[in-house]
Amino acid sequence: DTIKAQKLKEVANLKAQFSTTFLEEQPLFNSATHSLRKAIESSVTGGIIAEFKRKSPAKGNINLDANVVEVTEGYANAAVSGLSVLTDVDFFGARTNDFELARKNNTIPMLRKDFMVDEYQIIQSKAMGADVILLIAKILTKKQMQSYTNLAHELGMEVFLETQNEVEILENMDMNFDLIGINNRNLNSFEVSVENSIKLAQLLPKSSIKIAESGINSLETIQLLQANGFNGFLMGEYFMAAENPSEKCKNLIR
Ligand code: IGP
Repeated sequence: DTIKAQKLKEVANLKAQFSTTFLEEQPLFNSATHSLRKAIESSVTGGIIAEFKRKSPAKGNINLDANVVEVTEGYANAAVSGLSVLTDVDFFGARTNDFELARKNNTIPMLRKDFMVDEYQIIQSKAMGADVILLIAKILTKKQMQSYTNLAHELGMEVFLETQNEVEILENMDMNFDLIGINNRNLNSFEVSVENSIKLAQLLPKSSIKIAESGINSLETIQLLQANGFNGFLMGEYFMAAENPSEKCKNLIR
């Protein structure tokens, strides 16, 4: 909840500086979006979403000085299905133009990875050129998630709903999300359990696009998750902790 409080403050500051009209005037605001759902459905290389992340509360510094253009272009060349780029400065060490730089240099679907707590951030995401926004069930009310989802869809973006337990899944089954993620990492204890995600995946509708998130560090794990119904794999640290993240990504995929 410290993150949520911090985010609300951050959004208040942004709102005071930049009006939504200003956001709507940004060149990327009217750009066409790329469907992450479709990219994963049609992937022949395993549905990997590769993340650009400099640091995290769970791991501390991962790769503080990584070059966002080099890494994201390398991921795209490795034929990942999409990119996830952190935009949170305080907890994940994003630089303010990481997302925009990645966007300007890539045409594959891009997920804006941040903590959405206000509609303003949805509009801002579109202005940044995002294709997909993340909604974390743990920190939002159902009413918030519904209105953010409608707004994202109106703006042509997809919604990635992140869950991590049975209650969050069952309570949000009727939401109009495009992709549903199950976080292997418990956000309170930081513990990672793939077995837990496999159990939870059985609760999801067959037709949903299911993404396993966090702590994935081998082809064997991906194959195990695939065999249990997961369509996509959101991976950050495994790549970013390497000296050459995109090389690590290429080696996994080929
Ligand atoms: C990636 P990892 O363990 O491969 O670096 O995890 C991603 O799942 C993780 O960064 C994440 C995240 C989040 C970050 C999952 N949910 C919500 C910020 C906010």
